[in-house]
Amino acid sequence: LNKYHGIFPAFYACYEDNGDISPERTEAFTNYLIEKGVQGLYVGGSSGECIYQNIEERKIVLESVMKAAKGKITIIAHIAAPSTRESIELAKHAESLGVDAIAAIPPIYFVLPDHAIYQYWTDMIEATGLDFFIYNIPGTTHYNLSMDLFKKMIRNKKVIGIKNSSMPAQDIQKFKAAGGEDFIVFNGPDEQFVSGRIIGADAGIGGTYAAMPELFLAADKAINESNLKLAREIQFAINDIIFTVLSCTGNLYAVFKEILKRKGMNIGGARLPLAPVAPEDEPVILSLMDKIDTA
Ligand code: NAY
Repeated sequence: LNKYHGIFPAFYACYEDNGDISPERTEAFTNYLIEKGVQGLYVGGSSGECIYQNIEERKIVLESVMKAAKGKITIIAHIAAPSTRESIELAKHAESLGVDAIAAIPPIYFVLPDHAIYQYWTDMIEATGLDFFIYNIPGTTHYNLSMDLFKKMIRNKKVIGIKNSSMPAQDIQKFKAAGGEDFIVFNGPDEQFVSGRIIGADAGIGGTYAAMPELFLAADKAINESNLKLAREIQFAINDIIFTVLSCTGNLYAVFKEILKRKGMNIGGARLPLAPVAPEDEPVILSLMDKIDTA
């Protein structure tokens, strides 16, 4: 089995109570997830709130994760920053820490043409000797990876896989078919983890795994054992929780972090402009505590 299988929580940003990055909480949360049995971590992505952190803060996060995780589980560092220049700086820093691979979204804010995206990714790939994962997440970047650009990218042997967060599960089939058997595809949307795995995803990276790793590990196991009835039941339980969290006033990460805090794992809140937990979320949070523990 290669090192890119199983459950990779998209690692949450860990803050002090005053909102500063917390190296101690980052390390503690890494250890917590390792003890849960996850196969890897995806550090510094959307769930890591990379968009709201400066370059120095992002480096501290990765250093703290690596302190706890190096040599124990697989680490993929998301290193995309608004400019190519800062992305290269983060890529080199990630390499110096010994991560397994780097990953990047396409450029944000301006939706750039394919040739510019190709250059952006290629510049960061060429800056290190590390393997690279394309991160396709059209819901947030408003750019959906074209097959043309995908095929051009995978001519580079360092491009070993993709994390695909577009909603149609069939996109996973397309990337797997064009990439070949050894090309690694991570399922992105947690709501269709089981569908994604069945249609060809090798593994999953997700923003809700860190809050309920047991459920995703159990779903992954059920798929590996071809117990599709059980896998579907677990997916339904997961989706019930996700849909409930999405109905809150507080942002998804703020709500899951509040739940983690009440379970004894305090990693602070979410950074503004992500909405904090609101008083009206209280009954929902209480019901979720039960659901997550008994699901
Ligand atoms: C990352 O980079 O942190 C992720 O992999 C998170 C991907 C998530 N997408 C978004 C827009 O947050 O896991 C999903 C998402 O949280 C989940 O499907 C619930 O909607």
